[in-house]
Amino acid sequence: MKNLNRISPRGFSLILFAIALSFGLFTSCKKAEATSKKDPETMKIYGEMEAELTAPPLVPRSVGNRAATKLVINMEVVEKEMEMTDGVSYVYWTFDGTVPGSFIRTRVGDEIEFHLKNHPDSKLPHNIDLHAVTGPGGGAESSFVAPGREAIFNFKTMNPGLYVYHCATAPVGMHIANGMYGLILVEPEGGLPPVDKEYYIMQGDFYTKGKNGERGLQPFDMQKAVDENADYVVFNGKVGALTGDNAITAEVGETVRLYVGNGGPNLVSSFHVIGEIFDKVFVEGGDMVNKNVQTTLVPAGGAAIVEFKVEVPGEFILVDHSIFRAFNKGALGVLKVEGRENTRVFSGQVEEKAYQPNAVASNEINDEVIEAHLDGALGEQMERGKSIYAQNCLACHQATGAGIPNAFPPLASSDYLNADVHRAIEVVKRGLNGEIEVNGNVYNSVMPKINISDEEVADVLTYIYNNWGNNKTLVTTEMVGKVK
Ligand code: HEC
Ligand SMILES: [Cu+2]
Repeated sequence: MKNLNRISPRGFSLILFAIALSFGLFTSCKKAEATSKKDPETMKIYGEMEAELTAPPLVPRSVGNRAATKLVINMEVVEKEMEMTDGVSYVYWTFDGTVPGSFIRTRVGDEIEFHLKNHPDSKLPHNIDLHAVTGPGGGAESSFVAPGREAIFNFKTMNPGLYVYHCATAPVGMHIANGMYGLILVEPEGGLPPVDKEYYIMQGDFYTKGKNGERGLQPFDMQKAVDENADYVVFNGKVGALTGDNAITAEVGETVRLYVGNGGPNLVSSFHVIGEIFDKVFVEGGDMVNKNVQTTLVPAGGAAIVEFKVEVPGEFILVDHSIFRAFNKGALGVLKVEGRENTRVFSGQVEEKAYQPNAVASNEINDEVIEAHLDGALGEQMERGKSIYAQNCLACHQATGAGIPNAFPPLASSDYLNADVHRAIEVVKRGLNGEIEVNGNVYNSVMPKINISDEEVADVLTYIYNNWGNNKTLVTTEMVGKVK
């Protein structure tokens, strides 16, 4: 207080206070005026209809400019075994048999009559807490329903936005971890502006007794869930729900809108589409629109609407940019865009060539043979091979051919190399990855395919084979040509 007074004399702070006060009064008047016209609470209801519900990644038709209505929602809780990934299954608890549950689309001012039915085969009671509900528990207590029963409750959609719904039966975390969540969209008066494609994507983290990929029916692991140590982080309930034949699609020139939710139970999603920029993000599913966004945060129990126009064809990868989740735990999907290339926006690769800023001049390479002054054809091939080696192989396999422990295998006295020349040709022409053993040491890395001519492959391999204690194989262009 003392400090403040010294900086701003009393008179000045009084003026400030007065300005703040009048500004506050002014804006609150304006707000009252705006909402009095269209208070959802007193909005008139026209007719009654049953809500169209859709399984992910689809969404129901937009509300357009229909009036507020009485909307009947019928949802069924189903506990069922489904695939988590190849060879791994899980007993999911679901709203309507899918993870996430059916997408609900409504508009502000609708009067919802919600019917929650629990399938007679269920083992447990369940309920639903919709974040779009204004009322205790978001409807949880009112919808609590035992197997073979149906619970009904009503609510009014007071606030437009994209909201998560989930089961809130104890232990809540376990019901959510088993897949009990989905999205409900409350459109504003007049509906959201139309776009070309809309999809429904929801992230969730899963905790299994066995670790990621361990086969068979995997039970839920409570301890891992408490520790937030997820085995799977996925979009739409399983690994591959949005890849391969399940990829979502669009045509060049279209605008895509994604309704993105995060069921959690634990992890926050850093939602990103590789190779696209979100033109618009309805931050946290609310009214605030951010523009030109690379990655948007989708909290557990939260959502976001993202929109972008696709200008070029190709595969655009949807990820949680906590990137090990994408590539090791499943949080990866594909948007496949078809249509005409647009080189003004993106050229694709124009050229690929050698870059060797520290190129060791080939005469610095440590070898024995050339020092012996080989003459004739072999000598010339060795000279060519040596400079090809310096340009294309040395950076990894080193000037001495000794490689680097645990990273690049040796070519000097390599049993792998000497055992099979055709295989060695394949390695250079096609690249190599996966586990191999060289001189008793295991390497599990990636060698890119080397883009050089068949003649150059012959020269460089002849050079290596006739050097560093290898078995002096002569490699010809014809031998290399046979390997495609
Ligand atoms: C970017 C690094 C890199 C470059 C460049 C490279 N290699 Fe490799 N090479 C590797 C790696 C890594 C492996 C092991 C791959 C694995 O673990 O599956 C390998 C394996 C090999 C092998 C089999 C294993 C052995 O030690 O005998 C041969 C042969 C080989 N490379 C030859 C070449 C030749 C010839 C060139 C140049 C034309 C070349 N490599 C360029 C990284 C590289
Ligand atoms: Cu439940």
